[in-house]
Amino acid sequence: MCCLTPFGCALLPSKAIMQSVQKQISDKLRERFLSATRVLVLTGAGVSAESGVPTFRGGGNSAVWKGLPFEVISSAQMVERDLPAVWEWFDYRRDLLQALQPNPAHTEIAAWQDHFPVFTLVTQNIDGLHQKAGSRDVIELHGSIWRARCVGCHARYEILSHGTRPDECPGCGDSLRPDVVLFGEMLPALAFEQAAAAAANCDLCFVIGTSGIVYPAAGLPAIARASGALVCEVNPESTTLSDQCDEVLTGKAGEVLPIFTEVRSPGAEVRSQK
Ligand code: BJW
Repeated sequence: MCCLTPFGCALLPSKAIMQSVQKQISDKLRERFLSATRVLVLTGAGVSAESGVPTFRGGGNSAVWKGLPFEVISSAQMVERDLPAVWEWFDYRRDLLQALQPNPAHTEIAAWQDHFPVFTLVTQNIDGLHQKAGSRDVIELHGSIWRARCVGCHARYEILSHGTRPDECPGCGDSLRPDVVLFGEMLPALAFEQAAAAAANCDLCFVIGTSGIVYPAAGLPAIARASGALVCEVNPESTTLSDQCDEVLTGKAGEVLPIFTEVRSPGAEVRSQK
């Protein structure tokens, strides 16, 4: 059995919700959004919640797989102790993911890439939905559920949506494991270096749909703020990062972010439900 947090669906926001979110956007944020040249976006599980991907820690609960808390099944120790169980957990989630689509939050973030002169998208998510929405050069801090990695020679292999997954490395014959960063493992050094450099060099930073509990990703907004960036959180709930943010937009990412369509191109129709 899998007990995960409930998830919503990728509906367009209602007019009433859009109006209430619009009121939250301060003049300062609007001006910075219009003048910013170097923008960093950090996303977490919440950005995919409206696509139907369960978060890890939503609603006071924590994800559990066959009685094991996800901190246990998604850990370096578990790969050593029971790699088939780890694969079972990731195969199950990949099966669910292949039918899911990006939501309006992913779509708006993808549009920002062509709007700002320098744009960096850093995600903790392993689901590939940013790329599916059209985002390019996404920095994946915690790896990807769509790749396997050899425990011996470290070669990486793409896992196709409907393809089969080999258990052994076609190159050296050693075991393959999911190419994701589990608890107690190091993040890919280059990915984190690039993310930290972008944080230290941005003038606007959005922190979207993350509880801000897991480090070192959760340290990026502080790096951005220390460098003079305006930091804006988008989350329906208050988080451990909220106090470090200059602006907090309270709401679901798929409802809040489409408001920025109108900010970046005045007169553009912001799609909403009647
Ligand atoms: C919405 C929404 C909607 C809902 N719209 N929002 C410093 C202090 C203490 C500990 C450490 C530290 N530095 C490092 C550590 C250890 C550890 C750590 O951080 N532990 C903490 C739990 C305390 N970090 C690590 O182990 C990292 N490695 C490391 O630091 O290496 C060096 C080292 C090595 C050895 C020892 C010590 C250091 C690796 C971390 C890897 C994390 N991996 C996971 C699992 C990936 C694989 C898998 O998927 O199974 O990554 S854990 C899990 O948490 C996953 C996520 O990427 C990550 C972050 O979660 P996220 O995205 O924030 O999701 P949630 O569920 O927590 O929050 C969702 C949010 O969305 C909520 O706020 C909702 O309100 C919101 N939301 N609907 C917008 N519609």
